[in-house]
Amino acid sequence: QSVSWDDIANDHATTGDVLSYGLGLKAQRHSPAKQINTKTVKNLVPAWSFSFGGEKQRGQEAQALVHDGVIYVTASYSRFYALDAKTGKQLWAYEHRLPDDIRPCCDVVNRGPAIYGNKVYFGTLDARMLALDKDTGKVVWNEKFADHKLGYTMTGAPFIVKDSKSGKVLLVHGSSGDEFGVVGWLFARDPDTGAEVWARPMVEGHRGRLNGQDSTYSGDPKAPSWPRDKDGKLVEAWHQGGGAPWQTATFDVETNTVVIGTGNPAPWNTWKRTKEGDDPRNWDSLFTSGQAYVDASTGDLKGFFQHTPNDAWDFSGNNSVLLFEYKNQDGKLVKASAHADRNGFFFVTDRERLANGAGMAGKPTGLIGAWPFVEGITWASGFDLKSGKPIERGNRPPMPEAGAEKGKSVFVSPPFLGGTNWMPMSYSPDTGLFYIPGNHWAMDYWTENVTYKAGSAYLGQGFRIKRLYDDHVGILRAIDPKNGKIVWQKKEKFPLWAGTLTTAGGLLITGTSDGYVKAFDAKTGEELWHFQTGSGVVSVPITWEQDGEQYLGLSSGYGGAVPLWGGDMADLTRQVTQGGSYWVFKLPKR
Ligand code: PQQ
Repeated sequence: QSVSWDDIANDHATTGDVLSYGLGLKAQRHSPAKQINTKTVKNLVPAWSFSFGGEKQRGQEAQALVHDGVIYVTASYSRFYALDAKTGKQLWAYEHRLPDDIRPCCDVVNRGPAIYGNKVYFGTLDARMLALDKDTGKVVWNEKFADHKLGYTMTGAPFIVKDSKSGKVLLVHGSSGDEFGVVGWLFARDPDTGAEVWARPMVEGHRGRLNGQDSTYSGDPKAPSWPRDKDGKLVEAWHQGGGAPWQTATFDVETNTVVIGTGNPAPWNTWKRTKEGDDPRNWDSLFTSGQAYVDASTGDLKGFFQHTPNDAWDFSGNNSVLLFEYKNQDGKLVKASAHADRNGFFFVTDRERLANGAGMAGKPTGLIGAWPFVEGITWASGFDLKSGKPIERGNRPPMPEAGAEKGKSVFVSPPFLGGTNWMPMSYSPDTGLFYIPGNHWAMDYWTENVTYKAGSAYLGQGFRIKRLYDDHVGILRAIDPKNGKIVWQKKEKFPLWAGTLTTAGGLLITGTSDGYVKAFDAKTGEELWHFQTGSGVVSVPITWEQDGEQYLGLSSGYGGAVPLWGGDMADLTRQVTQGGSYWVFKLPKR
């Protein structure tokens, strides 16, 4: 059976399938299924496990999809599998042939597919978007969207939206590559042919495309948030400015808006993006490290909120911008977005205002609230709700002194790997709480000189990740979006690098880097069940129902950025063995 737009639009409400990254257009990662619940979860047992096989292991970060009794799951090294959801039997496999010169910054990961019609879609590490026949795994179309030799790559899951003006269904995807100095682009394609409909660059003053023609600029064509050199020309950094939207969008049907987090500015070095002798706070490096609101019809940038203006710490802003509604103190229904940023703050913004210009030049901010969700934040003490700007604490690493290679080192927390990172949080409409997979850690951080060289790392910073506390790194937290209150928390010895899932059965489900999948009571945080999967879990759990039984599924296989860049934490997780498998659990038949 082919997948229709209505099937996707109802994904959050149906239990028989999982058709979108985020289990719904709002990405709340909440399932209405409740057979597995706070009472029964203790009986959960494995139904089957499937090995991705081969010598290709590394990080398995995908969220799978389920349709018509078939699991669609991607794996490391741009691999894709279709499995019988009941038995784990392989139906087809697609292994993309990768060139030797791909440049993923943070492991050879893939976060999952999209599905629509008779096709499944996924991005590859050589900067392509592919459509495969969902029944055979045969390639239907294959679009190279950028030059992988420059650092462009693709790790994020694509997303299906429907432009309410034209009635056209669109496949929306981003790009990775900020660490190599690329301009990040968001693309919308015809899902049948792969043809580009629109494309939006995330650096101010760069110009978008619509139906093959130049379209609007992102913000002001003069790019006043980026400095100019002595000759009045925009600085080197602007040409390579980053902002890559490397994770997955959400879609606000009512305002016809694609909502997407944008990546860090390039290079990381704040002084390369600040006018000589001036205060970095005067140079925001728009539209990086924030949340962007893009018109689904035209690809025009309609609104923006920046989590970290002139980001000096590679905080980025990519991870999920989740859509939800709540009643405020005056009893008024607020249509909001929520985002837990790598910079340590949990943001609630007004998505209606943001879809209508908030945060663009001269317009008021879309910010409603900003609260720390981790301890020990060094770079800012909070946010000014009127201006939407952080109250900085003088934590930018200083420039190298004249003649020196490196600047003085400063202590920063969270470090660039973030108070959280790509792993998506979830929301439970039953508890009204968000569940954030967080980490407590820090870094020593210093500035280095840097000049752009195509295809080379473009950072201008050195770092060493360190511990913040002796007894834990991971910190799973339940937070109230009305007041930022932490309702419960669970400490983990290792960094948390898996997404979370909530269910109508009152559960919060996630995985840990030392290999467990765990279920908690979403209200109290009490741990109710765990199972050891044999490698670290850095993926995103899903749940679905088939023939009257509820299943829970997730990938196991340790990797991602921590073992590569995590300093002391990379050393800590060296004891975790590699793997690569999909695990499915269910309740025993009575
Ligand atoms: N990817 C991971 C991971 O999968 O564990 C962690 C990170 C990425 C980061 O911490 C990044 O900063 C990051 N940045 C980009 C980028 O700016 O283009 C891409 C990616 C990626 O595609 O995985 C990561």
